[in-house]
Amino acid sequence: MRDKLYIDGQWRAPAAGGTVEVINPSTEEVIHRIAAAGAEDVDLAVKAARRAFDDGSWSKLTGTERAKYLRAIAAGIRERQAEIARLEVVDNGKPFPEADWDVGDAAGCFDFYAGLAEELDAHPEEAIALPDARFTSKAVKEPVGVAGAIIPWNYPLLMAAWKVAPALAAGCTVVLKPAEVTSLTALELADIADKAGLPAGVLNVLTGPGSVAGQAIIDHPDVDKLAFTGSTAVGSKIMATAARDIKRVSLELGGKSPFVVFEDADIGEAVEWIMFGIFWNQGQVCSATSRVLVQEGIYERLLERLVEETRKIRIGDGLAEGTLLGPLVSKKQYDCVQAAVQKARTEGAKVLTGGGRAPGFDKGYYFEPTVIVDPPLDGETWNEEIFGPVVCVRPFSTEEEVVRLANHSRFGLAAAVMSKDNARAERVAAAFRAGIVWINCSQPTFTEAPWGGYKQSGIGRELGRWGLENYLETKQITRFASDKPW
Ligand code: TXE
Repeated sequence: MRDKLYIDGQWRAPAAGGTVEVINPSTEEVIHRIAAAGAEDVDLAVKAARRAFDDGSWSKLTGTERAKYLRAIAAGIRERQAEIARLEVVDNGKPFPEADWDVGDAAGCFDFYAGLAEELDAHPEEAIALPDARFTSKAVKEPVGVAGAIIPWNYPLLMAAWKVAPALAAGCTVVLKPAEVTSLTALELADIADKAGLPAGVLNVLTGPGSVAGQAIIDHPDVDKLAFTGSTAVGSKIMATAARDIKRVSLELGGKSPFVVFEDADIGEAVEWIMFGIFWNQGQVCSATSRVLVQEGIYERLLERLVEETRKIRIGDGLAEGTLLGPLVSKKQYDCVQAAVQKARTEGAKVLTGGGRAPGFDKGYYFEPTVIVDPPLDGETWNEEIFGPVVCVRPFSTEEEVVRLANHSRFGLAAAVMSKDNARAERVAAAFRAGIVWINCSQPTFTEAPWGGYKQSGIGRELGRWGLENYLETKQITRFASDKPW
């Protein structure tokens, strides 16, 4: 199954027969080979999804009927939670407890959207008040059609769930392409959906390189909607391609999220949230707290504590007991992070701890947790996403200054503020130009709450009822209801 594509309810070899190596980032060993889908395979999958949508076998089911399948998928994930989490660890590198949490959350996402599918039945239409009594009007929601979902490697199964669950709940059919470096759990999802009895063609999973399989999905004229999480560069390309056919697009892209600490915050708590925000998942998190701004009065003390705690982090294989930081996902990502730290040095920033290969690891893409201070405000280090366990810290003096510094970014995904002064925290939260704002914490993510960015961090919102809207069209039906002539 792992070297096959899941198309139209069947496991098939790719038409051109290519494969991609799956490497365990902890050992650098090849552990599997996945299929490399080409344009021909994508075409088959899109045709299957089109048929399953157009014949109504999925799109015309009631929300309550679709919810049964979604709940069966959730149960299927939970039944194999530990096994799937282990697979995620050897594919992605993350520590097992994090993977286990992700997999449980993915199951929760299917359950949550099952509930929203049922709600679609409870509120099938909305009456519209018109100023002309001769007419009545209502708005109804309908599924968009065939959704192409392209996902990244940082939360492989969870990102699949964030797209597949709302799409299926809405009545769309799906062609899913996981990232080529972490495709294993998406294939398990296909297997679980198949065993849950999902009709053929409703979910198709194609593995392979983005430049071929991904590109063929975004190019395909029969795909109605594209949902993407990944780099801003590819997001921009997707939007440009989608413009040709006016495909619906939702994009969740990069970030360089500020974390603001005022003098009245508890230093110990602030350090814990900063570390959680930048070292969880090896810092490969779109909303990572990568730009930390600390008020002058506590700057030195906070830095000292941050460095001390950072040096205590236990690095190791994700399956080893007690590991808090695993390897980066791939050699490519390791080289990117190393190059970014090198750039920081040439820009004149100071590396207080970390900055290179984790000591004691000859194999694996292990990068030390790194604290950098005083990167120049206009440099790459302060402004571009590093996507690794690297935090940049700068001091600030006033509230007005820190709001300006925090918002000075082409990104606007997340932002956080810590202060015991509630009025000030609320003021700063309101002033942030970001789609996700945390007060006195960083990173907690709830399936119920909207997720997405301002500016170049993306378009649209995932999760919650906003996530369902991505996969729905709104139709007005207006009736001439008068016996008087028009
Ligand atoms: O991402 P890509 P990469 C950021 C992060 C990271 C950088 C590069 O800064 O360092 O992006 O990572 C598919 N048509 N994020 O190169 O290439 C690809 O196969 C269609 C932030 O791995 O954007 C994969 O499935 N699809 C981010 C997906 O796009 C294409 C998470 C993402 O890969 C394609 C990941 C094409 N032409 C990286 N080219 C976040 N927002 O969480 C690639 N893909």
